This record gives sequence, structure tokens and C-alpha cells, in this order.
Amino acid sequence: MKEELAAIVLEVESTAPGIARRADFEAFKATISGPNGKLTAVMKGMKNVPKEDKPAMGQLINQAKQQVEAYYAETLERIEATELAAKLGPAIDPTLPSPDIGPGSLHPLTQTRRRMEEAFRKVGFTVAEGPEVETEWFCFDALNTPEDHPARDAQDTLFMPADAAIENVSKRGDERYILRSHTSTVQIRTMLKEKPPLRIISPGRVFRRDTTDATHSANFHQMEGLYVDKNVTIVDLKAILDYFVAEIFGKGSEVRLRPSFFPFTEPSFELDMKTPNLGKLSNQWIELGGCGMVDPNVFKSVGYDPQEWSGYAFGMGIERIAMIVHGIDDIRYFYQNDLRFLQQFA
Ligand code: FA5
Repeated sequence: MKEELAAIVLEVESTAPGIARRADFEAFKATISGPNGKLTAVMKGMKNVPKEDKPAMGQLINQAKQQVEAYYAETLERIEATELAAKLGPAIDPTLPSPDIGPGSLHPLTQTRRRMEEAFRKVGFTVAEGPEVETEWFCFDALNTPEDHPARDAQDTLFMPADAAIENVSKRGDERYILRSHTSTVQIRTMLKEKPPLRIISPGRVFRRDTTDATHSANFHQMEGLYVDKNVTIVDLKAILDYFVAEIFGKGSEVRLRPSFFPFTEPSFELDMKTPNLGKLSNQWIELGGCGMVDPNVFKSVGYDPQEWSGYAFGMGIERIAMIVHGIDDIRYFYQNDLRFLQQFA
């Protein structure tokens, strides 16, 4: 029996690697392990083995069975891999377009940002950029925001680790790096680089430790605006906001300027809009942005003479505007990358 078992294992070992088709494999397997197979016959012969030899023989049979089954598994795996390759055809070309997904389109936030940019470009504004990692000086000090202002609290602003080294973001002193909490930093970076008069907008991503809800996200987008010239007044600010609202939402949209406070503008306002039909946010005043006349201290921090220059600034939430334009009642849809949502804007 011992020799028989060794011969069976040898037969499987030498035959299995040469089998290429599943049917041939099944047929060969039947000659060994099927009801009339050679291994089955040896197993059946156990009943004739003397009682005292049974344990040793049983062990030998088990060993042979395990070896044979390992060859079966190896053979089957190889056959299945060949079958799969035949089904897939020649090697996949990753540069070919996917057959299932149609052409992409711009994200609704990008579309809204571009519409906003277009409206401001028409009246002479150019786009300025600034870094998303900022320093406390650009985000707060230069914007007349005192040391004890709540915005400087770690509860509201995301601070980088104390030893972070961001080589391409200039520092004024040894202040800490932060993720910018508003795009007003670009006002400062632009005024330090350029001489007045100025007329810029700056769209970009901002970060806050805000709790997410239907109208708030911890990571959203703003569009900053800054106009610096001689004799700029609130009338100019009101005129640009009215123009912008009419361009984006159409004439007759209901907006209001609500007195507010920002350290970097005086006086300051919030621009609110009465939402049209907007699901669970219908017919409510929703805040689009903050604005006001540039505070003389901001001009001083960038070396502009506040006696000579005046200006207005504003900062609007791009998500809020996209929500009203498209009738979206929850800001979270913008970040879920759900194709069913995104395809509506294709
Ligand atoms: C500011 O960030 C000021 N820098 C705006 C400003 C610029 C005022 C220039 C004066 C002059 P505020 O924190 O209110 O202000 O944010 C401005 C707008 O961003 C809000 O009106 C709102 O539309 C949007 N916004 C604020 N927080 C969130 C948030 N968590 N999620 C989505 N949008 C937000």
C-alpha cells in the first residue's frame, strides 16, 4: 500500500502541470480521487489492514491525500488564471477611455466661481492669488485683528505645528503658520506687492473649525474683493454689490446690507439675500458675505497713506452663492462626489 500511495502521488505530481483545460483536469482528478479512482481504492483497502497497522497506514493515506490536493489546487488556480486572461482579451491598455463613464464636467463650485469672476472682470477687477497656508500676521495682525480676538483662538482657526517649515510662504516675524480662515489675507499680500489704485478679486479655499451643517463646512471657498482708490465711498461699495447680485441672480433679487463688525473694515456690513425656493432653506435671509470700507489701520500696515487712499473690501462665500443659484439646500452635497448630484451640472 505504501508503494501504491507513493506511485499515485508521483503520477499526480508529473501529470498535473501538463493539464491545460478544466475538462481534462476533472477527468484526470476522477481517475485518482473519483469513486473508482486509484486513491479511493487504496482508502477502501484500509478495511483489510490489520488493526495494529491501521494508525500508521491512516497517517500515510492522509499525507498522500494532502499532497494530491495541493497539486489539484495549484493546477486549478493556473487553469482559472488562463481562462480569465482569455476572457479579458489582450493586456489592458490603461490609456484607453473607460467605456462606462461619459465625459467629465466642471464641478458646480468651479462653475459658480467662474461666473463670479466673469461678473467682476467685466467691471475691471483682476484675479489675485495667495497661499492656503498662511501666517498669523497676514491673517490677523495686518488686518487689524487684535491678539485677543476670538478668531485667533485655536477653537476657530487651524494652527500648523509649531515646528512646521513652509518654505514658500513668507513670514514677518516668528509668528505661527495657520490654514487661512478667510481670503482677506490676499488683500494684504496684494497691497504689499502693488501700488494703488487697485481693483482685485481673489477666489480660494479657506479653513475653519466650524461644525458642519446645511450651510456650514469646515473647508469652504470665498471670493475676496478689494478696491483702493481716491475718494471711494459706501456708495461705490453698494453699487458693486448691487451690480454683482443682478449679474448672478437677476434683477429684482431681494438683498440687504446689515450693519456688522470686522476689525479690518469700518463701517462693516453683512450682505444677506432672501432665498427663493430652496427646499428646507426657502424664504430665509442667508448671509452671502461680509464687506465694508477698508480700515485706515489696514492701509497703515501695508504702507499706504490712509489720508490719501480709501477703499472697500468684501468677502463672499462661494458655496452659499452656488446654493442659491442652483437651488441646493445642503452644502454637504458639494463635497460628496456623488455622480447623481454632479451630473446635474454637466
Ligand atoms: C469673513 O470671512 C470676512 N473676511 C469677509 C470680509 C472681507 C468682510 C472683506 C469685510 C471685508 P465671514 O466670516 O462672515 O467674513 O465669512 C464670509 C462669508 O463666508 C459668509 O458670509 C458666508 O457666506 C461664508 N461662510 C462663512 N463661514 C462659512 C462656513 N463655515 N461654510 C460655508 N460658508 C461660510
